[in-house]
Amino acid sequence: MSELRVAVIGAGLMGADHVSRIGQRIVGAHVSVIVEPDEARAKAALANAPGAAWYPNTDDAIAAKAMDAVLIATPGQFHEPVLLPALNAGLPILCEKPLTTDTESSLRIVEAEVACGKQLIQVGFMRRFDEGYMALRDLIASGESGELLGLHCAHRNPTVPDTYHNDMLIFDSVVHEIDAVRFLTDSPITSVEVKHMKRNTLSPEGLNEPILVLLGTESGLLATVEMNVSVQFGYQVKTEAVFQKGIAEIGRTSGMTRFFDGSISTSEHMSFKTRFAAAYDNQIQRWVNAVAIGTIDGPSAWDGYLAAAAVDAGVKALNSGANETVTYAAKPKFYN
Ligand code: ISE
Repeated sequence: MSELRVAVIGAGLMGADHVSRIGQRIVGAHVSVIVEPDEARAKAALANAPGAAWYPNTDDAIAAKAMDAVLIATPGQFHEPVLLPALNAGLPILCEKPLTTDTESSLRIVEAEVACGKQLIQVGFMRRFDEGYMALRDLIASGESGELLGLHCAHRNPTVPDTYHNDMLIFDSVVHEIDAVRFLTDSPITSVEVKHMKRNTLSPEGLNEPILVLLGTESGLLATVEMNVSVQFGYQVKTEAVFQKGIAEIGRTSGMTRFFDGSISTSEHMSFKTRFAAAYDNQIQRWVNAVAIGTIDGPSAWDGYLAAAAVDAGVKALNSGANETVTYAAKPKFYN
């Protein structure tokens, strides 16, 4: 069977990482097109995608029909203008998280996909492909430790780029926990509240963080999320699950521990690119395999919409200080 020709849209940090991943580790696919308006970025990515064509915009790339599938890696606010033409062209899509940055546009995408009559979109919530998250989900479902009572999540970035603004704490960062909590518990998020910790004076101007986000689920449990994007020392994503009969923890660094010169130290990741490298590989390989048989294998556009609805409540909560209720549209039968 011939290899899947993938168009990678956006060759920034994540797009460039996916281009090398597909070139080096993914079986059954190659990058045939890179869409990137910035020539220097495009050239850097093309160096890892022999034979790929460069287009500065998506419409021309789609018109050239030089791809069988699309991987969208532009920032979230630019997803909709790529998703709609790709859907119209009937192309399978892996869309980096978030599906879009607000509920209305996510619903428009869901409606467009339903109109296509085929599930073409998989959303890049890569934590669902991380070994720790998968093991914790299995443990929760097994009931071995008794009922799950709550989750404590820590999501820490050393720093963030200049383009990062305050609402992104929720729609770009906490959106991972919003999806992961539903993935782990199989229960929708029904409320979001945000408390502010003491502001880190090392946070960029305009960011008021770290924050503590409280996610309530329909099943009645509470997840706390420390969202911290200026922690300086490293990239850390951990979850502790509190059960009736014990505790489970995932995400502790697996780096070497060194006992030296009167101190003990273990190295930590500095970026999501290494922390979740295996999860990204797993996610993209499973997507490529699924596309080959005309399906998806991971979170759907509907999952993307559910996350967007909770994000909307989260952004409101961030700015109001109140406990905000999440409301959802009725699920189209198409996604059952
Ligand atoms: C970034 O976009 C990601 O998706 C990372 O996983 C997350 O840690 C970071 O906060 C986001 O800005």
